[in-house]
Amino acid sequence: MIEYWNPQIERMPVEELKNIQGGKLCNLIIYVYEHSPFYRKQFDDAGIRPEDIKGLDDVTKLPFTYKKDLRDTYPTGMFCVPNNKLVRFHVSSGTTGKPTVVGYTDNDIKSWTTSLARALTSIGIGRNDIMQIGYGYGLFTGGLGMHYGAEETGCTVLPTSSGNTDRQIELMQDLGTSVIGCTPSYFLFMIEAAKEAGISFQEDTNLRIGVFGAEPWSEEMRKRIEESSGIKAYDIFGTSELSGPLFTECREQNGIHVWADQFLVEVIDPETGEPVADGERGELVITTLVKEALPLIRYRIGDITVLNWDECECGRTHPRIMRVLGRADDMLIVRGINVFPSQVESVLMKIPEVGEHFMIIVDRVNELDIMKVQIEMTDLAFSDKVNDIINLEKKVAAALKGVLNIAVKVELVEHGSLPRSMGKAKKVIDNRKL
Ligand code: DLL
Repeated sequence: MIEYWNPQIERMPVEELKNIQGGKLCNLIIYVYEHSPFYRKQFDDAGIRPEDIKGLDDVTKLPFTYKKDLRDTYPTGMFCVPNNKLVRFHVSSGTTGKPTVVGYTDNDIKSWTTSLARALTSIGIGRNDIMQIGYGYGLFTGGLGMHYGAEETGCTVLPTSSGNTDRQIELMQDLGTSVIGCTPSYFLFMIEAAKEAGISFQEDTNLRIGVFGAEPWSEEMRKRIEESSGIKAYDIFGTSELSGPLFTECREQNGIHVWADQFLVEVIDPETGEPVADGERGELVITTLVKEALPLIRYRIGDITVLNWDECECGRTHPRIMRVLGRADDMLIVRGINVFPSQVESVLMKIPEVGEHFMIIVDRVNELDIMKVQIEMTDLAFSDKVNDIINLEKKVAAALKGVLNIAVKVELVEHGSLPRSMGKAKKVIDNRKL
């Protein structure tokens, strides 16, 4: 099995990597100043000339960019190349506002593909694998992005896209799928569907690896997935604005490697915009170092994570971002306390009687925020005795209170009654926003 896609780059000493980053940053600033009226104006307004950026340390002089900038310049106002240089568009769903459009040159597709080929190789995926891609194909970046990256490693791709779950499982068995890529929520759905059909992933399929992401999920959910399906579950991160799925954990399962020759990663205090110390939690900010069509400078993705520059056990020197909690705007503020749905998930998944599906509902009653969590019981814990139910609800409420520091009303609901998702799951209903 190949350990590294490009050992020279992946194991490059940090000093050298940082030198490369500095050089690429300077070139990038000249490039965007010349090619993007948006950035030229932004730099002019901030009183920055391209020659002011002389190396990596000058990055903090540069203004941030935001998703709002992409929306305000919809569809292609931030692009640095004319249409005849583009080979593809992807478009976000626009569920939380105007959609954002991302364009790619041929080189952009190549660097995206390389990023994923390195990542998938670091998990041990390659020529002998059959990878079933259950991320949506189309305007969403998940399907096509993974497709090109997986093909590059030499593995055989089964492009099922999302949905049609029974057929997914049938093909998995018939064609010998060894790797599945989809959202963790969709894989949970597949686990249930397989169980209902009397199929065991361990005994009836060749499945050994899952590459799960596109939404926050917890370490505890990883344990559940690995135990119930017998596979190794890896985390994959990316956003459409940066290209799509881009980075994964390596086999150490201890943080997601961000390729530093392609991306400059910072973690900042969301309030002050200042960098937090290495190892402290903050907001992820990324500068694309090699993108041509839509370079992004100090892009405030909004995801909350921790940056780690320690060399990984796998020998890769590129920095890692630790499990992403979610976007700052996914964060609920309940009676003044910050709550990420992924924190709720990690508490729930530690309680064996609680099933994998839950829904958080927040209301405001008499000026007071009320948070309710609906949960399903596992089959094992199933009971129709009122006392058992009340006791479990109390136990879960106490566990949530212990970690979140707020009173949560817990409601046990019938197995199968909460929505299942074939893509990104909706885990929160915030009635205060209606
Ligand atoms: O979800 C790209 C992708 C496709 C990533 C397939 C991984 C696999 P967007 O639709 O633009 O792009 O959503 C990006 O999803 O900013 C995070 O908030 C969240 N997200 C993605 N991966 C993870 C992850 C794709 N592993 C947004 N953990 C990001 C936590 C994640 N959140």
